[in-house]
Amino acid sequence: MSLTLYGAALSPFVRKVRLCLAEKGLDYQLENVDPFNPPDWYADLNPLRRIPALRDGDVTLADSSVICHYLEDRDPQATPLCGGSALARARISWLEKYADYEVAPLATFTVFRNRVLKPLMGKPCDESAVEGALQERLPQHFDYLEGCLGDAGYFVDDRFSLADIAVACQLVNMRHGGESLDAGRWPRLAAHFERMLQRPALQAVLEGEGRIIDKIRARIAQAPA
Ligand SMILES: N[C@@H](CCC(=O)N[C@@H](CS)C(=O)NCC(=O)O)C(=O)O
Repeated sequence: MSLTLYGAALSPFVRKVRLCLAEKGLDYQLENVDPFNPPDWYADLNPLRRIPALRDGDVTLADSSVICHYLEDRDPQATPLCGGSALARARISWLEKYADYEVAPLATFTVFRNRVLKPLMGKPCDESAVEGALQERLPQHFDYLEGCLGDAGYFVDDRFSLADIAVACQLVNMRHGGESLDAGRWPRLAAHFERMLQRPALQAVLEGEGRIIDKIRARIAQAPA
């Protein structure tokens, strides 16, 4: 059965699902839906009109977490990403939620939105909000994630999982916003992110995103001051 993912490439939540699909070796089509101006029919897929949503035959689902966990249960033979025990599943879900609800408001909805999306829409970047996120609010989350990693290469049971994907997806948006992790202060988290960047699935997705970001930067640079 063919899978269609609805959303836009630079969304961390769309990226999370794309990485799950790719890591599991599942083919899909990406149908572009602009989160700031979704078509009317999109409300049938997600009444909240947020991206992503997924169509699997007659079934439609919304929310990246719901979709990723559905993909895991739908095809148990494909690379497992949500843990092999009750405890691992719970810890992966926790870190996924942590990335989506604690890190995203800062890394994506503050840094990325202000540095990339607002200038693209002709709105001013609120640099004090960006600095507040970077200096005052994100460090406590990076401290926590650094501690969760400990000496392991991956967040849960030292095995690659949705937790690693979810955290990396937020750091990608921060990077699109022109910021990188301080590897001196958070060496394990920075090394983890570098490890994620080496994965072919993320490299493939970032190739396309890089082209979009370059075009956006060129448009911002040409816009009248
Ligand atoms: N918890 C949701 C969050 C989705 C979300 O906030 N998506 C953003 C794009 S990154 C969106 O659609 N924003 C448009 C809006 O909130 O109206 C998920 O994981 O799918």
